[in-house]
Amino acid sequence: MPAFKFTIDAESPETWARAGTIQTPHGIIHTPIYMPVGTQATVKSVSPEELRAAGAEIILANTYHLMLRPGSPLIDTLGGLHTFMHWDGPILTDSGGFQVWSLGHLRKLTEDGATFKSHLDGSEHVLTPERVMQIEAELGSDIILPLDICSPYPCSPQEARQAMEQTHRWEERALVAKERYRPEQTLFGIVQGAFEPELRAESARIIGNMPFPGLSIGGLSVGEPKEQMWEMLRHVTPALPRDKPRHLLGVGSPEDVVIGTGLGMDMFDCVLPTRVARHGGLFTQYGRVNIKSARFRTVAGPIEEGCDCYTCRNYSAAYVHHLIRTEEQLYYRLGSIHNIHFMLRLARQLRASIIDGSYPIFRDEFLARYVPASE
Ligand code: PRF
Ligand code: ZN
Repeated sequence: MPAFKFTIDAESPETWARAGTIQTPHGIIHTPIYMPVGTQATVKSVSPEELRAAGAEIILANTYHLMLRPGSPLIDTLGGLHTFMHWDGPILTDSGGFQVWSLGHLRKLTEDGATFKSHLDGSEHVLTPERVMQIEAELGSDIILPLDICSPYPCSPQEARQAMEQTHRWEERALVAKERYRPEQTLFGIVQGAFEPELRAESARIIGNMPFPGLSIGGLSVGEPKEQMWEMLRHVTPALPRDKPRHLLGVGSPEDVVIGTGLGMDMFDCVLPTRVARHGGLFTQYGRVNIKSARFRTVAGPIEEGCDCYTCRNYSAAYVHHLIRTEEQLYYRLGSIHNIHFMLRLARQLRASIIDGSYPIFRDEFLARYVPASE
């Protein structure tokens, strides 16, 4: 199998949606796809077998967390991330840059890289574009991301340009450094540009023309109104090459995935399905429900009628409600499985609708029915 190959299977003529296939050394991914997030080399409370059964085709892990604990040399020694965590499908690792900025541990930003203090023991670490390539080579993931800068929201146009240009220079260095490591790994480029339409288009053009086989769109979903995120994609997508997969970093909710697909995005990732599940939030076709609510106390049917996830096939909503009310461990697993299954079924429905030409109808019907959560 080639290290990486993206094929477009169908396009939605009225929108920018595409259905595609990505080949990686650990298997095939059908797009649009949702990637469950396993920050610490585990998708919280869900086993790899359960992930597979829920329809997962690729998962995301974080360089920042794994470099600090247990450390990438150890993971390398133990056979790489796939063996370490017993997931034999594709893995994408984020570069660590975003976690450094968002966790607020950034101490110093220079042309060379970023110096930060560990959230675990306060020890000082340096992330450079070269070092990130080495760490991700040790992790052995299939798709790797370069060090970037995610500008805060809001941010001045001058700051936005500076961060974007710095990111572009780091990405040039990442491409050079990657040559020293594993040819079977695929380095995606990252588009930045904050909330400046001209910068977004410029970044998309520059990064899209560099020899990255795929592209991640960063710097969005950082506290801006949703409409502003979609507005940025309207400037990014037309400036990107058609033949490279596009990953919308850290997004998102069911409605985000439905809308983002129409704006030309192929891959999505977010902690949302597992994070909201832990607090009782479970997805249904009509929006999120809270399984803690007293209205589920006596419900003999599943969380959602017609859901074919492991949880809904085997347990009543009343039982799942009982588990969360008693703070039982099994709740986290059952709730997370339902939400991950929901996102992956949604991705399959989107793909099918693009292939049969009904994506705009599917999108409009979904959005008319699904009430987004307020947070
Ligand atoms: N850069 C990287 N990872 C990210 C982001 C980014 O901008 C975001 C922003 N939504 C999430 N994860 N490297
Ligand atoms: Zn279910």
